[in-house]
Amino acid sequence: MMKLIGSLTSPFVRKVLVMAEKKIECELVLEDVWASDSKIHDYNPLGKVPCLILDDGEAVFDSRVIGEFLDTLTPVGKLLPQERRERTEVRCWEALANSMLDAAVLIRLEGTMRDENQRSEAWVARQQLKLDDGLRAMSRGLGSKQWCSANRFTLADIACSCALIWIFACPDLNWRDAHPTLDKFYARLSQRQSFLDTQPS
Ligand SMILES: N[C@@H](CCC(=O)N[C@@H](CS)C(=O)NCC(=O)O)C(=O)O
Repeated sequence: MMKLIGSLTSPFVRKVLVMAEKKIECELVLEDVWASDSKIHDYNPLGKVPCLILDDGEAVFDSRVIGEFLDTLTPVGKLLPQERRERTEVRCWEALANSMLDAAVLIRLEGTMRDENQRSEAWVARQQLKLDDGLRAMSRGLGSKQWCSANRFTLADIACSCALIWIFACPDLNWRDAHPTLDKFYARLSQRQSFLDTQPS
């Protein structure tokens, strides 16, 4: 059986776990990538999760490639449209969500992993701008629609809601109040069984 190396707190891993909606059998192997004895480098040279280990031992990363692989494995619950323009639109939403998460994670790590005298306000402000602009773009793109793209539930909705859940949970940051459209969107999506099943404890 395939194995997914990951952690329950990673929003990138959650994207893949929510794809359980496709009813694919895969064993979750928990790994703390921040631990000094982490084995993640044996599988992924980037030292990051998620990393999918195929039946023949091949390692697949990152979450975007894993998503593509899993979606083409079975036609059940297709998450990526076939048509080129629609598919590109979904992928673009996913790129937006992933990069906003990267910016949010960098802001968070600046506060938690670096000593006060090592922190750079200019660097944090640069990431903050990506996040603010990204949230505005997401909010505008979603408008009053039910789904991000293609008029149905796709990988775009999974990527955006996993990102928003993580970003809005960051303490001391008031992103949530400024974006009621996004707040409602992710609150609705987080009621889906696949999201309830993958809540970090
Ligand atoms: N672009 C990657 C991002 C994955 C990522 O940043 N994962 C974090 C956990 S949330 C990680 O493993 N970080 C460890 C590190 O940066 O050394 C993806 O989409 O899978």
